[in-house]
Amino acid sequence: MLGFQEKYGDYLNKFNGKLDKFCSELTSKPSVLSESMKYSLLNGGKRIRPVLMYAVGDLIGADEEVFSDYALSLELIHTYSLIHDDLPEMDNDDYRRGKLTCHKVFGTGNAVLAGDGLLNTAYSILFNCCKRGREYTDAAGFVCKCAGIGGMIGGQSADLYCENNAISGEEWLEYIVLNKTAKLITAAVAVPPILKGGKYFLEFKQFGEDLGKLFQIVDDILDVQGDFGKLGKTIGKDKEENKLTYVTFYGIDKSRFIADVIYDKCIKILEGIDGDTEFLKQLTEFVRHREV
Ligand code: GRG
Repeated sequence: MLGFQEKYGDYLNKFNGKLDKFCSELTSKPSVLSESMKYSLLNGGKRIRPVLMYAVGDLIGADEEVFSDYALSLELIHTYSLIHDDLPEMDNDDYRRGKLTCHKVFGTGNAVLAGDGLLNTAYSILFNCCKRGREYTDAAGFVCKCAGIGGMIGGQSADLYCENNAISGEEWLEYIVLNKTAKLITAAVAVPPILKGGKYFLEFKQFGEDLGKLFQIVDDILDVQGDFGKLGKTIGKDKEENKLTYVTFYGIDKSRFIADVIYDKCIKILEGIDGDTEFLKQLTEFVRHREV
């Protein structure tokens, strides 16, 4: 049986092959548009959303040929969100994954367009998937919902709103984390169940929301205690920019405690699912203790 690193590497290689092919066929006039899109797509990253989708697809026996298109569209959407999140008018970051951010290399206007291009292309891929039939349309609709105003964009808007108006509170915090971060992770684990006619959909939807929450709490902790060399992005910005995060709201110790509670919840959900969930358990462990 493959160990965690090997299995992660296996899924990563499969997905990277798909992404490399996509990038090799991506052209534009002027070329700066596709170059800036590829710069951000190919500059590293954990690819945790595609890896999650491959792992769940594998577990429930979904067709890789099909779900890999959804994994690609999700990574395009994730990458656009990072480009826009790094812009001077948003989080104003110079580094992402240890490299200069898209707007630092190509300028703000080109970075906005690179993000727009990625989002638009992701939706074209999803649109094509819809031609296959009902489940495929449902899965595409689910991804759009998770990425949209009732999902990631809504969460980012709430994040900005709380920062600008110095608003705090548990309700807003939960709303931001669920939507900004957890919804896209939920899409990653819920698409294969939708494609398989709803098998384990509710279990994976709940798992995605909890794992996404765990992912963000750890991100908030790393913003205080992480290492630029490992994370590849500036540390300490949440406090500096008055962000509403788990750590700024609850403090570091309580945030760690909440992370452990949610970790246990994720493991319990996986224990209720038939089949070999060992890799997903190890991935949850990785998310809890990650340094990158
Ligand atoms: C439409 C103007 C406009 C902006 C949209 C929606 C949005 C910008 C930003 C929200 C995205 C965001 C930064 C969410 C936080 C989630 C998070 C912790 C992202 C980092 O994900 P990783 O660690 O990144 O998976 P890698 O580098 O591994 O891919």
